[in-house]
Amino acid sequence: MSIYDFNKIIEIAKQFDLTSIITDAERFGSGHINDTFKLSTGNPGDRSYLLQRVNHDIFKDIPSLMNNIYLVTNHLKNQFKIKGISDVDKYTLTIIPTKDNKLYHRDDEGSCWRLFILLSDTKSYDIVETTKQAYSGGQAFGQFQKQLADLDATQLVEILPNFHNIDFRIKNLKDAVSSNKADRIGEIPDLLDYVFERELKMRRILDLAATGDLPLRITHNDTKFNNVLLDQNDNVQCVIDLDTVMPGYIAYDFGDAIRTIINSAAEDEIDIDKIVLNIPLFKAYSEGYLSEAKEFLTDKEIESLMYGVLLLPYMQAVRFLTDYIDGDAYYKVHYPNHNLVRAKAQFKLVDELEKHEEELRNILELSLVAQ
Ligand code: GN1
Ligand code: MG
Repeated sequence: MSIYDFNKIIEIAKQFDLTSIITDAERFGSGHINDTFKLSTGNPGDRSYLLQRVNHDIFKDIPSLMNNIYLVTNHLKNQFKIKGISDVDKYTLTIIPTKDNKLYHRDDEGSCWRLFILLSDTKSYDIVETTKQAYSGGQAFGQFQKQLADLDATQLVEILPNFHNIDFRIKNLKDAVSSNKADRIGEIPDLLDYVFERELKMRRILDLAATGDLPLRITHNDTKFNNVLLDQNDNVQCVIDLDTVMPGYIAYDFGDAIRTIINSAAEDEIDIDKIVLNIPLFKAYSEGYLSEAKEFLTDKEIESLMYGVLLLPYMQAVRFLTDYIDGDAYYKVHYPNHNLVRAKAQFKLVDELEKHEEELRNILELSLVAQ
């Protein structure tokens, strides 16, 4: 269990308000930020749980983060109840509190741990395979935004300020280049040129926002496709990873989902020739998303969706590149130049998206009238 001792995990599990006895723990999932474990009792019929150590180098205000998740999941559960759905825990995350009724446990070393019910019989995909999966993913995030539309956004703390603000991300990149902490900038002048050539174009969402044309809504902000759980028939079941739910522009959620759906290869593919667009999946996600979101989106928001599609892979590349230059301080890496490989893969995706921009815009327009 790498840096974690199995007994420590079992001890932490005991801090939570569970009637069953946890005997098994294993590493789980592919997230880049938190550490996740699956806990079970060893009895096949029993429920399993997800234990997570929240990365407090990145998330500085864990009480507010957990309170956000509590507010959001409660709101979603109420929305499902209004629809007449009784087993609401199947469709949202459920926090298991600690024995002293807190939303998380702080251990002796200052790490914070939280526990969720693990949703059994669900599937998540790092790479989307079928249009059915893509359509369901679109429905899931469209429904998620719709259901949160009447939650008072002022109750939520902005957990990572400027998270999707491209000006902030470019400034971080420039700062990283100036500090050159890990002595790595010799290798990347072409990539920096690529970023700066596109800087103005990638500000289009900020420009629309500055004129007051884009409403701030409660958005997910980490809409990687593997943050949707589908059921065994690939229908929507649950949106997960709620750490970054906060006010944002809907184009960011749309663009980040497309970033992971339209790419025929992995986010960190080394052979960039394998990175091509899977356009039928784009169409399917757009149709699923708009089937839910059409009723609340403004015309300007619809215009902004395509800007998000280009921006999110670009911004992700800027973030990976910044972390590479900084010496891999933020994302977990599995080999020395992993962040550079990730950045190059995302830049290749931007190339492909730019080549097909008109085609994708037309598909979006047709998806809108198809609803
Ligand atoms: C991080 O940890 P994970 O995989 O849920 C990151 C996202 C990135 C993503 C790239 C808080 O998400 O913003 O899009 O990696 N989360 C944070 O794979 O920075
Ligand atoms: Mg995440």
